[in-house]
Amino acid sequence: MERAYIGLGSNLAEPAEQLRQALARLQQLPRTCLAAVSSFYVSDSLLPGQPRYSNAVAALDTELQPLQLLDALQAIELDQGRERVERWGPRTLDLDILLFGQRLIDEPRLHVPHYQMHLRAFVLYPLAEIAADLELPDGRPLGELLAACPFEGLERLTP
Ligand code: A4P
Ligand code: MG
Repeated sequence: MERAYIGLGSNLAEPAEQLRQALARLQQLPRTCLAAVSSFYVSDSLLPGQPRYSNAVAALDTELQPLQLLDALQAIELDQGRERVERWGPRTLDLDILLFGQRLIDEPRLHVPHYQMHLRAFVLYPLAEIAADLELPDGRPLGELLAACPFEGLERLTP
């Protein structure tokens, strides 16, 4: 059993509802327990001209292997109407594996830790809500990354 952290994001078709639906699906994954969910946060897109995003982070305790988990997450994205029209385009649902235990994964389909997670307020602040004492595989404490990443621009929604 390993603890994985999943970043959820949506900026189309009622984003908060997309996140709720996705969480219901995560709860039903085989050999997996949805252990914790952060609040939802709203922020501007990193790319100009796109609708604002809703984001959250979930903790999963899973016996799935990383690529099995990726397959399951991509199936959920597709079921919720994700169309990969352009890279970084607006999306009904994006599910990213942020961390998988303390593993470093470098495969064509899967890079873990998720690139740039350490720079993104919409990842770090929700993650800190459910895993304040976390250390990244390179040994950096989450608190150190947070200290370098302003909360500015992020809006936490009360549950
Ligand atoms: N892939 C590799 N590593 C992973 C991983 N750790 N988790 C591969 C999930 N997938 C991973 O992903 C492309 C391929 O990455 C997958 O086929 C998988 O094999 P994608 O989801 O189809 O493409 P994408 O979402 O366009 O790219 P990516 O890299 O996920 O986008 P980003 O960097 O996450 O940017 N602003 C705010 N405020 N909030 C956001 O959530 N998100 C983006 C998307 C831009 N701006 C944002 C937000
Ligand atoms: Mg993605």
